Amino acid sequence: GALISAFAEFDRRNQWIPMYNKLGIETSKQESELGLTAEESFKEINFPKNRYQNVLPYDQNRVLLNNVQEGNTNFLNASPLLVPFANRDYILTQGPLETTAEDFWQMVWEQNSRIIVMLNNIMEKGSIKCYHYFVDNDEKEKTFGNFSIKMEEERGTGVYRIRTIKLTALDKKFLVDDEESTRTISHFHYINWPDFGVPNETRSFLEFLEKTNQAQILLKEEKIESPVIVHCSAGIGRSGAYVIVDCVLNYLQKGNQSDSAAGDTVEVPKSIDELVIFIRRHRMGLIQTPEQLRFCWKAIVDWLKAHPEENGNGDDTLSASSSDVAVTTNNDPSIISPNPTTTWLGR
Ligand code: PTR
Ligand code: PTR
Repeated sequence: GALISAFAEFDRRNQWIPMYNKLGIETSKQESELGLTAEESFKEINFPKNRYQNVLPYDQNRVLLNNVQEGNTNFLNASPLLVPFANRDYILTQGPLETTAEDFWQMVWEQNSRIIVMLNNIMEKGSIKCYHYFVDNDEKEKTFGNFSIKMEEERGTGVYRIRTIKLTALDKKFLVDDEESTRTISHFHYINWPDFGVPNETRSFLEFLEKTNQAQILLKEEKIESPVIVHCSAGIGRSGAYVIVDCVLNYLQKGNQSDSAAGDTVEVPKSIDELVIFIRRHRMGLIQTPEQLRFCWKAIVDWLKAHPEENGNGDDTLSASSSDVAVTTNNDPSIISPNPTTTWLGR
């Protein structure tokens, strides 16, 4: 397959840093072309809600709280990310602060999310990277303002934990019609992503990703359409890497999943680069290091090697560094790809 040989070639020629830098240049160009701003973050009442002063949601693409409480605003550091060709709907967000944990759970409730993917640990490099907004085995219950959470079950391995959490809305104003006030949330926690860099092997990450994928398939079977919440500490480095690998693997298995019958066919990105640029229109800084970029590729390549039947069966059109950044927008007939299966990854 094209991807496997391209990966080996980038390694051999040591191309990851130049590739990553080139993406940075294209990202800044895109940011100014699209006029992306983060002014809402700088409002006095909102600024302290950001964990990092330099990682802010774009005004043009942020999740709003619906039931805004008195004295609060609709602001939280969270960005929606819809990826139609891979049939994925995410919200990327920062690791909650103590002061934003209630807002976080309110978002989970209001957006009808049932899956949370957490890629960081509470403590890293000797400092706190995220508030302990969830429950684990030795705790049973916690309340955050209008929401309470209760531990049902925890399972998993030494590398990841899967927690089943009951989320209850304590105020009826959050309930639609006569819906129940309690929902089941699956909390997928990858605990093996080291302080700096990337996991030293891809197998356990791929296994973790597969677990999150299975949970999404179950939800779809139950006809629950809801975004998957993905976060790390800033919600950009590791979260960006997760999204890239998840989208590509889902595409390799199922092909372009945008709905052509509904007229929403979207072009499939021609390269991983192009996908990185696309997701960076939705949230700044996704994928933080050349090493993380390589890790994405490595995970995809390792997956392909383990699934040779998915290993490309057409032309080798994958270009690693396409400089023409395609814009994949819904409902724009001019960009409908007549044959999406030949445009990417040799599929
Ligand atoms: N600016 C950051 C620092 O110097 O700490 C760099 C950084 C980038 C830190 C990514 C952490 C990052 O995430 P991860 O732990 O996933 O590599
Ligand atoms: N100001 C922080 C820094 O540059 O170190 C922001 C930051 C922190 C950025 C963590 C990325 C980080 O990694 P991740 O998104 O994987 O938590």
